[in-house]
Formats: sequence, structure tokens, C-alpha cells
Amino acid sequence: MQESSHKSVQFSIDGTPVDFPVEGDTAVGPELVLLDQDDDLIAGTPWAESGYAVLPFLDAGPRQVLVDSIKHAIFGRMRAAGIEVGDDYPLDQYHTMPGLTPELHHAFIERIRKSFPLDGSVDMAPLIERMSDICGVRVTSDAFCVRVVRPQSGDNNPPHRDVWLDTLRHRVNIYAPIAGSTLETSLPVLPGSHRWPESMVERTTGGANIGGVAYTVPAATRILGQEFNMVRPNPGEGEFLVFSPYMIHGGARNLSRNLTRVSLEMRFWRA
Ligand SMILES: O=C(O)CCC(=O)C(=O)O
Ligand SMILES: [Fe+2]
Repeated sequence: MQESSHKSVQFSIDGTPVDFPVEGDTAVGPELVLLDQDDDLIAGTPWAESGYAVLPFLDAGPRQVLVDSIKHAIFGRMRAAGIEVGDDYPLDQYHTMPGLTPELHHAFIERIRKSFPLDGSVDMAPLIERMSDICGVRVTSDAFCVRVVRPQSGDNNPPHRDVWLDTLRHRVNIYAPIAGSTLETSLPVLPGSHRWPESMVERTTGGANIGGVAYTVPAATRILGQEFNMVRPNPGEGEFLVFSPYMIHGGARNLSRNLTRVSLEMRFWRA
């Protein structure tokens, strides 16, 4: 059954009600678990059922090297967008940066919508090694992404499964805090949903349009037979979140007053 309209999608994050307006057609999918047909890279982990885990990231030394080089890459894209900033600016205060006009912000966001190719300036070898250990499968990658979500903004994407886009199937994802990642800002997930059939999920039939912002990935708009309750695993300092991209995740409304959340987002597949 297809429905078309403007509607308000309601879900909760750790019990806090959140809603967002969504435009366009929505539909419930077939009785099919997408993960059953695909490469389940978390199948051999102790958290295969829940679909996600908060785990230790790299050791402190290599972690610092990695985070510093990612920050350097982020500041490079800021400067390419015309923002005058040095590499020591506190990224969690991005939203209060002197001289940051809406135009400069949009120019920067346009630049980080594109992934950062692994061209040698950021050495991801230790992280690829760590992910291979975690999954018990040799994995690889060729790029990373950075998310920037300002406080009390509409910067976050809606809840979704990445694998509604064919190009994002057969992967395992990570979310690693770079700045301002807290219980009020970090990435929400819907535990166990990677195993739910498409017939349990209503979603937009095309990419989602949320308050005038277009996303390529469709948005989940309703869960059939149960409430739409997400949780924030909230990886702390020295930790990261590893999760199945078949799981519903996103809808990361930044509920803080004064922190921009900046995070590393990366996908790995069987080598
Ligand atoms: O970090 C976010 O808010 C969204 C992340 C996401 O959708 C992903 O990693 O696939
Ligand atoms: Fe996603």
C-alpha cells in the first residue's frame, strides 16, 4: 500500500520523543530480510543479534595520530570552502566560529558530502586491521566520511538503512567520535532491526525530503507492530560504535545547546 503526503514521523531516542516532517510517498516493503541475501560481516561476532557494539578504538598513540590527521583533513576542506581557520580550532564549537556565515557553512557541508578518499594523507591501515580483528574476516575500505551536526539544527539525516542503496550493501559501518559526541548528540540505532523483514518497516519510496533538505537514502517513517524507539550507544573517549548498515540508524537530532558533533563514518567490506 502506498501513501503520499506530508506527514510527521515520530520516534524516540532513549525515551525522548523526536519528530520530523517528511514529504513524498511511503510504502511498506516485502516479507524479506535484506541481510539474508547479503554478506553478513558481523555474523561471527558476539553481538550479531543486537547488530551493534561499543568497542575499544585504537590504542591511545595510534588513535591520536589518526584523529589528528582526520582533523587536519577536515580543516583543509573548511579552508577550501573559504573558512579562515587554523588546525587548533575546537571543532565542537564549530557553530560559534567567528565569521561563519550560512554561505560558508553550506560551502563546507557541500565539500564534506563527498567522501575523503584514502590517498595516503590519513593512514587507515591500523583501523582496517582493527576491523578485521573485530569481524574475524579480512576487510578493506577506500574512503571515509565526516559528519558535522550543529546543536538544535536539522543537520542530521533521518532514520534509515544504508542498504536501501544497493551501493552500500555487504558492508559493516563504524561511528567514531571526533568532537562533541555525547548522549545528546551521538548516533542512534534501532537494536536488532538489521534482522527485521522489510514488511515491518514503512519508508519513503525514494530519497527522503526532510524540511527542504534532500537525502539520497530513503527515510524509515514507521515500524509496524511496535514503537519506533531508538537508543544512543554513545561511545566514549577511546571507544567507537561498530554496527550493521542493515540496521535502522540515524535521526541523530543534536539535543545539546552548545556542542557541534563531529564524527568519523566509515564502511568496510570483505577484502
Ligand atoms: O552520524 C550520523 O548522524 C549518521 C551516520 C550514518 O547514517 C551512517 O554512518 O551511515
Ligand atoms: Fe547511514
